[in-house]
Amino acid sequence: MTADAETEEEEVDFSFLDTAEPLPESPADFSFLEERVEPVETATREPSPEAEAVAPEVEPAREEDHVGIEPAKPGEEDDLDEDGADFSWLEADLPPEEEDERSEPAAPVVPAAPPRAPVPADAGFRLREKPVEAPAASAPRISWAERLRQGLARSSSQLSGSITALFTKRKLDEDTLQDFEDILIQADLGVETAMRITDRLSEGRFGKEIAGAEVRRILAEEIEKTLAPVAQPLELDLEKKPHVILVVGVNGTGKTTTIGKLAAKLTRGGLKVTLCAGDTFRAAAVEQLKIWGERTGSEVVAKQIGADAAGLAFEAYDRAVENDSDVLIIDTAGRLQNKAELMAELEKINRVLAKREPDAPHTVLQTLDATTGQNALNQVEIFRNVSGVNGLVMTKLDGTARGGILVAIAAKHRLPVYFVGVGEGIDDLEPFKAKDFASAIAGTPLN
Ligand SMILES: Nc1nc2c(ncn2[C@@H]2O[C@H](COP(=O)(O)OP(=O)(O)O)[C@@H](O)[C@H]2O)c(=O)[nH]1
Ligand SMILES: [Mg+2]
Repeated sequence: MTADAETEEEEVDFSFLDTAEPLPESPADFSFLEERVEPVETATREPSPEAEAVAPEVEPAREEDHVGIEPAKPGEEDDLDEDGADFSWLEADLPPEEEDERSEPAAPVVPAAPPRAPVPADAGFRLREKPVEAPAASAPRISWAERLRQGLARSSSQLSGSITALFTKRKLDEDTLQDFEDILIQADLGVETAMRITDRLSEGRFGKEIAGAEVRRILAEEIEKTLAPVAQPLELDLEKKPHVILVVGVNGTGKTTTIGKLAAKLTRGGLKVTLCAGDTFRAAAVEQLKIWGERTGSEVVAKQIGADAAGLAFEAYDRAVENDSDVLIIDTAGRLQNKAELMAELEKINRVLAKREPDAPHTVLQTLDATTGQNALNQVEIFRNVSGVNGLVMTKLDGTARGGILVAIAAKHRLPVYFVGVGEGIDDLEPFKAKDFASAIAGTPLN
């Protein structure tokens, strides 16, 4: 957290919702936390082989994009919050920005149904009612473990360097263990895990020299122990059809992209998917989801900008029942400007869905950006309380990731981690594997 982090009335520090500032000590680029807009016109409506391979282009953030859809009209100043952001759209439907599609209510995009195929064993999700025999696994294009390793290279080489410096020609004593614990905490692994690792290290080795490679091996083992219980496949209960997945998370953490990749996985597994463009804050977000809908052969339920997200989720549920979808995935807004509005919106979506199906949303998936470090821990705390998050996806592990925080999150929250994002493309969503992740962080060889 930043040194001047404000403390809200709650114990939890919400300040990350109000700021897009990078952590002062972090070399990572945090600009993705700002609102991004992709030009609506560039959206290609025809699925093409190229479109399969790349994610929608996103323009750099612009300052004016932070403050809602349109400048406040005269007489509407009361709707501005203290930061000047216009939230009046939450109260009333704004006039459509553009005449074309946005003037139509809930216009679904209906592409051809994809062919049904069995769910592969390595898909990262499975059907509870009828587990399907796995076909021969298709050869992975690029090893995700390699991409993960590259992404985590900076953290892991820092950690490795510290371990070598600390343990070379030195007998294990209290000071060494204390220094090692500090190193592990700096690597975002969390105090609990750091203590467990140092305890394990000291067992039977006190007063002896210990090689760096041995330290790394123990580190990898202990990280794996923490992560193994949370590395679970996403279980879909098709008794409750459609299985509703609500996707939440801070803006820019990869919600929409993850929804697209997940829809691709599910449709390839033979499931019918409907998408709901619940981020009604920006035209670009709706367009982005529609493109993923076309790529994956999934119907997209969308409305005009500024429409009530909960109302839209309600309609999308009915539509998914009507079109006999197995899964409904609902996108949401994750903007940073006003936590109260955002949280109220998420709560309302849950409330409204429960009117149709008491257990909906069955899965509340939170996306976490692997480059944000400690902030991610706070984000889980908050979204878990508000929207009942019961599963995680960590994105951007292909970048300069600070993945250690996932260990702290696993130790504290014990929420399943279903997938990790290792790129922007349609195939860049991988089932989370504790062993690969642990060895990438600890810098031990893959076997
Ligand atoms: N490198 C990389 N980029 C990602 C990944 N997931 C999402 N992104 C990019 O992160 C940006 C924000 O993603 P988006 O899905 O729009 O986030 P949202 O605001 O939470 O919906 C986009 O430029 C995505 O292409 C990932 O796993 N790896
Ligand atoms: Mg989005």
